[in-house]
Amino acid sequence: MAEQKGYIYDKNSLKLLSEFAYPNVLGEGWGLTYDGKNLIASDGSKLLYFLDPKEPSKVIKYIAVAGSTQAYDQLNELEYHNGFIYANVWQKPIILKINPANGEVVGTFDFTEIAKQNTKGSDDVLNGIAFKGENMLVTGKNWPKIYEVQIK
Ligand SMILES: [Ca+2]
Repeated sequence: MAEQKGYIYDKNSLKLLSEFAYPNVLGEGWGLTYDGKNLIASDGSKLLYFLDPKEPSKVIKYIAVAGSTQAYDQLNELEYHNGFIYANVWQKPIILKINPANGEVVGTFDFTEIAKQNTKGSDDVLNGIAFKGENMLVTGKNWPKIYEVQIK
């Protein structure tokens, strides 16, 4: 049973500051990122939800993520960078580049090769995305490495 709770921590001390009720429309809490204005949350569906950080129990809007010829589902870890949302698809070695205005997938990054080298069990999926300057940092569950990827 999901508790439907969000937790707010101080980023320096990692002290728990407060809790809030997760919006009811979100099935589960999966990924979370911040675009400088809103929190953006995934719940394992094809939807991304925009929350007001001052009132995170309320959904401001949501977008459905899709490519021009392909549907996506089970959006997981999220990272916002330079005007786009990056998301991985659960149990797939790909990262999507998403236009936050309409949910359109404008690019995909295929990490099949590095996922293969790091996946021992079925849970060892790619699920970590961050940025260091303009380079993408990619890792996964139980992976011994973090990859720094130059994007062209
Ligand atoms: Ca991240």
